[in-house]
Amino acid sequence: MILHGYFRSTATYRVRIALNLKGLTYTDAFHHLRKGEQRAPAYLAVNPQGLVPALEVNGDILTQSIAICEYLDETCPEPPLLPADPVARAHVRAVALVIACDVHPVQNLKILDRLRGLGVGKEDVVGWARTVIEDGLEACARLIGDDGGPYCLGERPTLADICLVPQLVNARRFGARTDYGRIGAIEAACLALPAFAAAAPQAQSDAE
Ligand SMILES: N[C@@H](CCC(=O)N[C@@H](CS)C(=O)NCC(=O)O)C(=O)O
Repeated sequence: MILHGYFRSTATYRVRIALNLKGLTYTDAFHHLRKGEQRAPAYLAVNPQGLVPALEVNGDILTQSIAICEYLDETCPEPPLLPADPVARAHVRAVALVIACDVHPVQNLKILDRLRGLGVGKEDVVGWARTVIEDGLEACARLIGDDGGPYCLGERPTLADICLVPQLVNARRFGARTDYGRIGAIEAACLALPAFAAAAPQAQSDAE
């Protein structure tokens, strides 16, 4: 498998965690987002959206981190990233999608560049990202509640943790609060796992 990504990409970080949890090996193809390499014609042939991650697998190209994680879970079921119980599965997906649908898309590079292009000042752009992230983390903390953990929803890491931990990196980049509910303890529990630690941005070979 070839994972197209960038060390600082939180969506790629999600896929790295899923691959590591499953014990799957892959080769990295790095695309420097700040240099605009995601818009190079060669990469647009891989992912017409011009976004990372993309995963090349068995001659197919998969895009969208959540779709990729679910593909990995379906083709390599152990350890599961989603609980078997449908209600528990819906709760896990809800936390994951708060991050993946309601937070990350409105604070990613493309949107922040667009705001700058519209003349929004640097501090206001950062303030926008910070507010969006804090609102999302607070909502996640309430959804997660106090079920005993140590992970978001139970005793094993799920898609919820796979989305939450990378988002905390972005939170810190923008100076957002992260001290909501059990979020700090969940992050510590996840980062104690080699699968999460090895997927962290600073552990990647393109890290700056
Ligand atoms: N919903 C997509 C989001 C992908 C995404 O926004 N990736 C960012 C990096 S985290 C990106 O490639 N940004 C480049 C750009 O905005 O030009 C997913 O989950 O895969």
